[in-house]
Amino acid sequence: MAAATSVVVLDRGNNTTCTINLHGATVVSWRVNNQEQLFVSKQAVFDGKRPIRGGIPFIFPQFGPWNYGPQHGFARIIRWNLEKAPERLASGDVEAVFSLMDNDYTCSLWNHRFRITYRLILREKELHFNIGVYNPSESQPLTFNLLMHTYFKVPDVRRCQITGLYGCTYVDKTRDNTVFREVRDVVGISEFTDRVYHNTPQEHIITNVVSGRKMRIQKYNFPDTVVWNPWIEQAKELPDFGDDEYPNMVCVESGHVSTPLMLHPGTAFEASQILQVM
Ligand code: TA6
Repeated sequence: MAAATSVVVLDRGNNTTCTINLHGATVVSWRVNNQEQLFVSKQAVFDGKRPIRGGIPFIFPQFGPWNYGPQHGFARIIRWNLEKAPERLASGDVEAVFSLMDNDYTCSLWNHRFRITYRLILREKELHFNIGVYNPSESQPLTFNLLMHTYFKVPDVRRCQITGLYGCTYVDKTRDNTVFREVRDVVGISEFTDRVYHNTPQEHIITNVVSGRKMRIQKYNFPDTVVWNPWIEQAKELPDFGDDEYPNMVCVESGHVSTPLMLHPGTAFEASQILQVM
């Protein structure tokens, strides 16, 4: 029997909605005037156990392989709380707040207390993310990664260009984790791509997303940007990803992953991201 998974819908009117699955607080849909902006694989699994393949998985406390538990940590594969149900603000925007704290399962993997609040605000053509991580311990520091693993829906990834990476160093996970420096003003995707760019600017633009529009990413306190497309061979390796789906997605991920974050006892860390359809 699959775990009961519930979804929360933010509806701003004008066919502008955002749907969140409490499994991992995964944003599984963001529609702007009825145009879906996010990619979710046709083969995504919603069993309340495995991560959802697509949308915006919440990566915490680990990005990448982890000695203590599943790759990309546990936050995206456990049920979050709906802290504040969707509420329409005076501005007409719709807000909801999700939360996660340590429990027996998380402590069995990673023996640290933590509190996460995750506020989403749906504006006319923007989706705002405000994340707070709090270390309630009086004595132990909290050391973690944090990343929004956003899958953007695109008509053809080969026509997308990503700005804001020029001059940044990146770890190329397709080339034995060798470190390179980006020399291109705009980055295209024409092969298996898996890069962790360090200390990137606050803004990226992705061209040729849905309806040929541009997607603007603004990030605060997320110093790194991950760019990923599995391409042909890797796509075949993913059981919850169609072999023919790689042209229709690109992951451009705001994160703090190249070095771990370290929170002193009793302190909080805040990061935010704004996605805007231009
Ligand atoms: O964000 C890029 C990445 O770290 C890739 O290395 C690839 O593993 C991708 O995440 C998907 O990981 P997942 O565990 O969701 O299959």
